[in-house]
Amino acid sequence: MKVAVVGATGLVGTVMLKVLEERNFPLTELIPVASEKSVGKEITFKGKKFPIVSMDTAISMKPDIALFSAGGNTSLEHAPRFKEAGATVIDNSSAWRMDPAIKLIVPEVNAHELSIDNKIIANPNCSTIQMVVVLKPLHDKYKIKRVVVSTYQSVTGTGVKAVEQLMNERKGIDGPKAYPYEIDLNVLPHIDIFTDNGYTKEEMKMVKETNKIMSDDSIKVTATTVRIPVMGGHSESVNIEFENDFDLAEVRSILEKAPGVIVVDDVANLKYPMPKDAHEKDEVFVGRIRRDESAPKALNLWIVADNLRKGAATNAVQIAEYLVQKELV
Ligand code: 11C
Repeated sequence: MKVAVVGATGLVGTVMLKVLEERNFPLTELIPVASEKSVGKEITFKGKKFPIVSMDTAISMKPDIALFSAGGNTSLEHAPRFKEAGATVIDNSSAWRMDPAIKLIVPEVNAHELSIDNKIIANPNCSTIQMVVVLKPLHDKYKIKRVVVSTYQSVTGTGVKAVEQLMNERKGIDGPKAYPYEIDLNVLPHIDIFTDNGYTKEEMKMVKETNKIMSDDSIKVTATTVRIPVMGGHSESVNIEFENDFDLAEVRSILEKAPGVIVVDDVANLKYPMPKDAHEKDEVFVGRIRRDESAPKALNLWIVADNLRKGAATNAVQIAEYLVQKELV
């Protein structure tokens, strides 16, 4: 497999390279792609050096798979060019996600939807990915009617500039701002831009992407997405109302067996998921599993995952692994 990583020097691109290496992806040639100012520099992968190339050079090298994490506009412009050159594109931006002709994939949930004809495949938003990995096995068993989610999202979701803003503020240094307000010692109920209905785009992504990935528009979702001064992962408080009643021990057992999920739920010993522990892990961590005592057939959960890993790079690499395994590339 010839694999191009488009946006190889960005936060997600760097993690994509790490994940490809760690998971020993069957790769014969790596094609790192970045903006003109990085072309000619080298990146090291499995002890070997690879030159960073331009978009045009990468296309002329005819990769089998292109992992894109370079923003929506770059993806809209260049993903079809890679496709024309014979590549299957797995795109981490929001550009293609809601296009009815494009599959939006979380392998644990809906990899089976993929076929040889899917040449541009969308990777969902990080906060959606970690939620649906947990929702899916519960939906299969009890049928979800409604989800109320509030997120606590890492600054790494915004990018390098936000990480720098947090670190500068912590050191008392002035510098470029990624947010309209201070982020250190603060909480911003605002992720991405506001839309006409008073929600943010991030909140609406959680609604629409969940319905698409779960192939079920009957699931009602409402979200409040919040940025907190944390690195390492996104956390989510999730309230789920089911059609059918459940047994708490059975919920725990379903989640313990669910692919990609690790249950950390032992409050007697103060064990619950935290971004510090999820950092650099590929799994989704779930804890604080308890009945919502204010409503029948309702459950409360706390879900944490590394947003750059399962929320972005790992999910994209897992899609690529599935394509290779099923000979779809
Ligand atoms: C954040 N979820 O934490 C965003 C980052 O649609 O892929 C990813 C945005 C996206 O700010």
